[in-house]
Amino acid sequence: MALPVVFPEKHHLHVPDGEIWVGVRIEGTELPARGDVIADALTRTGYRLQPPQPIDDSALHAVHAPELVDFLRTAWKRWQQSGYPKDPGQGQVVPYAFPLTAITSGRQPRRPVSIGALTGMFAMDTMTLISEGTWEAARDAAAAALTAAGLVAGGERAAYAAVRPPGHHAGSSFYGGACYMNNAALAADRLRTAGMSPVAVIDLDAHHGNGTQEIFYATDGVRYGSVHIDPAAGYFPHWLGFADETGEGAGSGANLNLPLAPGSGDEIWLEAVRQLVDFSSGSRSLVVSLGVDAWMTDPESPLQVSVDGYRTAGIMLGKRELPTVIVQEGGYDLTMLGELVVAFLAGFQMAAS
Ligand code: SP5
Ligand code: ZN
Repeated sequence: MALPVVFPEKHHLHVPDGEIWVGVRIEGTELPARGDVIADALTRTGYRLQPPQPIDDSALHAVHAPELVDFLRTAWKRWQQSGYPKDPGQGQVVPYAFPLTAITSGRQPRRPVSIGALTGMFAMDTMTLISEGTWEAARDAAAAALTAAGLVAGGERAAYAAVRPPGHHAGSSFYGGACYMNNAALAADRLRTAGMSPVAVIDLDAHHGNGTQEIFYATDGVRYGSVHIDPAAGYFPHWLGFADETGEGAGSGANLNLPLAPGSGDEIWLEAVRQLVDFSSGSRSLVVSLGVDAWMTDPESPLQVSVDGYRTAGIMLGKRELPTVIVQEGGYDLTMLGELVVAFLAGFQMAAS
């Protein structure tokens, strides 16, 4: 099986100058080199990369509020026109105040005039900076995921969107966790509207995909299952990813979280993947949120999954023989990123062919 790979070259326009973590600027790990490393590894392995088909912003409204899309599209420019780049000397969009529901006694907060305050209405953290090219890159990543989903809706057995920035922390009306637009959710929605529901989104990223969960939490056409580092052990996204989040309303029972203790390795992780494969049974198509940050020495997660672990996960998901869109999420060890992705895809293709 020749696996189509969609690669958004504009990813390199997203160059956040570090991230603000606990109030301190640190280097950050969601770097442009990630995209290049993955593209190089794929090319060397013999995959052919194709560009995304352009999209209108309205395509993003399938899973995102127009207010969020408008904010992200205009935020950098509005920030430049504000005084912040000069005084206090911040050139990137970063929130400083957040309208917690408790502040307004649960009432909808009104829209502030200041772009600094407005940012707090959409950002879930301070780590996810918006620089000059962020929007163009995020939009191209979304377009790549939609293109891959379009290929699968059109009859391809599977397609891989080799994107950055990642997407699974971004929800219907918020961004964060290095994510802006939810690429995997857009792909799942595309499959659903193509008549391929129920769609199962299986999230292998080391972190819980709180955005994807939120988008489909009360929806019956898309179920969401994730294995990730236990938020109760102190990990991002901290407030979501617990086992008792099982969906609500029409989505009752259609959400499965499998949080793992720090240090969990292949045996425990693959048993969780097996449960996710079971959870996907009865669905007619699949979206894999392929984060490879569960890798042993990834700087963002204490899980201990090996290259073989990712290959085996690829085999397990490939065996489902469902139309499948694979979407890149995290993975931050630049020396291993390419190998991990290639191992998963090799396992997937071996089982699927
Ligand atoms: C898509 C994805 O994998 N997003 C990951 C976001 C998790 N970021 C948590 C960051 C916490 C601060 N990182 C400092 C690393 C010190 N080892
Ligand atoms: Zn992650």
